[in-house]
Amino acid sequence: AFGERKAKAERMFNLMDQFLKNDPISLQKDILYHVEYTVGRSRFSFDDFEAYQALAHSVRDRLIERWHDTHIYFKRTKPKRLYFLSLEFLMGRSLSNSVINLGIQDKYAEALNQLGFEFEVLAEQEGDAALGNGGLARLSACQMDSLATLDYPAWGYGLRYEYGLFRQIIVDGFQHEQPDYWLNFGNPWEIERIHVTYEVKFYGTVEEVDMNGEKHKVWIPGETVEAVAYDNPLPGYGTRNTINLRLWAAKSSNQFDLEAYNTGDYINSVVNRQRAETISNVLYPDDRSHQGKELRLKQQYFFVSASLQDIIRRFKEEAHNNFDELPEKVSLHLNDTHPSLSIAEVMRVLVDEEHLGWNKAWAIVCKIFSFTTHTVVAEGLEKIPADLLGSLLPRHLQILYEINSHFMEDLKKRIGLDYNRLSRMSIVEEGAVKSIRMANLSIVCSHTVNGVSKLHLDTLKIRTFKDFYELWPEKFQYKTNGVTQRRWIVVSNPSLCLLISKWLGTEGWIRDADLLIGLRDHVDNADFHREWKMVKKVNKMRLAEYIETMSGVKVSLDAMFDVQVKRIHEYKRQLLNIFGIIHRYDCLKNLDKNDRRKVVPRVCIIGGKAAPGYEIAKKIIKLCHAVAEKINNDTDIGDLLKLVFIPDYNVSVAELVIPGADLSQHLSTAGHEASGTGSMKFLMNGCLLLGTADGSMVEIIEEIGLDNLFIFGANVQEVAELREQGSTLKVPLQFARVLRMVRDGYFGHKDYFQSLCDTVEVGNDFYLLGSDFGSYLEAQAAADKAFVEQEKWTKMSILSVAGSGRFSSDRTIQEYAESTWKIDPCRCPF
Ligand code: GPV
Repeated sequence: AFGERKAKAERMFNLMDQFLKNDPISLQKDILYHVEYTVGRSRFSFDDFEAYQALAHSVRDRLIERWHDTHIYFKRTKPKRLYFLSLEFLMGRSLSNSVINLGIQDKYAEALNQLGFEFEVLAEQEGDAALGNGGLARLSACQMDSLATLDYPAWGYGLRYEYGLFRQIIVDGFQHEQPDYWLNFGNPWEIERIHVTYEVKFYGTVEEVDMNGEKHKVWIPGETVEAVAYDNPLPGYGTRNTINLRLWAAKSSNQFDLEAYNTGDYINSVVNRQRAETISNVLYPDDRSHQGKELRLKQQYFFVSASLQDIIRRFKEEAHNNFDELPEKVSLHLNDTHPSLSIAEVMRVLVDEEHLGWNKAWAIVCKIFSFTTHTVVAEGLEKIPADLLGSLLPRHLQILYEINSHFMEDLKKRIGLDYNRLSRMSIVEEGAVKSIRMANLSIVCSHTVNGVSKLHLDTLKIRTFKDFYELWPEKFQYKTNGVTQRRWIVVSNPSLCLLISKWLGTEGWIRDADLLIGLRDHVDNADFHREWKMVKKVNKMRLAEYIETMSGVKVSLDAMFDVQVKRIHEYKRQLLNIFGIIHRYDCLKNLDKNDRRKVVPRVCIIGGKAAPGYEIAKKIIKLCHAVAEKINNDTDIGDLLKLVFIPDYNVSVAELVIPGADLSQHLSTAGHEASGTGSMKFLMNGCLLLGTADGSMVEIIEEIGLDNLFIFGANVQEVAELREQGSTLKVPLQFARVLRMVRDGYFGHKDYFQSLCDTVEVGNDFYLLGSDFGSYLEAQAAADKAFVEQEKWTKMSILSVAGSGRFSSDRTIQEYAESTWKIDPCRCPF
């Protein structure tokens, strides 16, 4: 029998061997196969988009193969697994990233060339997967890439929004939002799992029933929706490991139907079906403020319930229902508070369904959750009105109250009857609207609470979570954010990638970013400088072309490309940037011909989306356009100053903009940016940073030295002192003058801009634009000066990349794995 099995296995391997070879001829065959049979076009006649689709499907095949191998290996070895729970993943495009991580980029390029296509051109056909808002969501994507590359047995869980983040279009300088129909042309990167479905329940009542003489709470739900899994394989670099990002979509369930059909109203019941499917329809576009919306809460629970059913099913299969083993097998990570209903859900499953008893369940829960917070200010923390939660999830509300009453009892024993402190720390906020504080819940129930930079943790300790820190100092840690060099150098900046590998003599830095430090050895080499400048030039050309197509503005490659791209927020102070530009314009106008010759020409580039309901942010966008119109049409100024707004900033636009920047701006008022990750992407691309000592910038300064960037503005302590001064605060004359110009209608739209101006008027200027303006201008002047000394600038640029190794998400993930999640690599051997 053994011989027979062996022969069979060999036959199968021989057969397998015929598939998925990676030589150019095999790749061509596969691509043409998919043109004909998947896309359904003749292999003799197809366009670029169809070629992209076929290409993507051939890559997908290779991903699926590795995905299978990885998961069979995980199943066999049963390591402790990390489940990364996040409501947002900003993946961007997948094609280039996948073939690079699979290590077959060159083979594909060759294969396509012979077919008469160019890889880069086809890659442009792909739309972005924008299932998230900003930094938090892109961080999840970078971290998934690192988890795969470092061979960790991890799963990502999220929602498959039918509409991702809105598309930003600009009409007359105003932002308009359009839906992002990203799935309209199909999505080759996902695998629909029609058989992996779970029922998710909502509403209803809780009843107490007797079971074998014990009283048990039973939730009788009122509505059932089905969750269907869509798997997105994510390949690691330099490994066969390919992990899974499982996204849930809502489908109406049969149960839902039965009830409706029985009422006899066939048409309406079919129409009602659709209602259920709206749960996963659309991503909420407000970054950092989701308050009290039922649909949002439904999304959160839908996601939590489906993910946990999946996780617990897998655990039971492997651990034979022994829940004592849960903490050794499962680590659940809460990416911000958005998935924190998981805590109540795990308690409900363990207590109501598995009948473990409250204390035992609680002991388990306290060992499996970890939590990362991405915010600084307490006002930004998520709260859910108790009424809303109670009607949608009646049993969960009871559980949350019970968790809180146990916590309050314990707390009284530890701190006594300090009622103010007790009420601050309570998970339940009593007040006009009784609500559940999701951050307090997450802190109480997690074994580790992580900040995203050193400064962020310091702020959490002394301000936001002071009470909790004093109670459990050992719970609080920080893991400075990082970004993946695979996406942010290898994919987005191929010429820099080649140059780095050439001078380091290795591609090892793609897996080990610390090796970048080796660039310091060549920092004075003239040949290296020359090649370095060439690379920047090539990237600036690419960006200049893009700017011209998008906005019609022709920009000079000799100018300094000065970029600020990120979500529009008052605290990020895009307004400070615009005021700086107005000031620069004003100065230029007052210079004579001779002096103008000494001025460093600038192309100022701003991009970012405003939340649709955020009026002030939208006014900032309009002001940017109004100022741009004035400056760009002033022939007297010409190439000395240009201002362009790049519409619809997203991951793929970032891949183009960041490598082309000379200088990038990170202007948040100190103490407001938890970390900031854009700065790290610019750093890796050899752009110099100009910014405040906020978030992770403090650690960037430590790493590359104050001499190599331009830091300005009040630090965290000074910000506190300045705010005390209120209306007696000193503001430079230049600031008052710029403000006056806007108020007086120098850029038109006089009435419209008044309320924007009010936000920075003395006494009202919460983000301290006025008091930081002077030192901001000085930092800008220092940047101008450095740019003229080409050699010095190039050196600073090289040292920026050389010092960026610490800001790889590989480092972040390794820290999490070792000290928070306690998971080990599990590398698929075949
Ligand atoms: I809270 N962040 C975000 O993008 N959206 C949010 O809703 C919240 C935070 C960001 C922070 O603002 C950044 O400082 C940080 O770098 C990023 O999360 C990742 O941690």
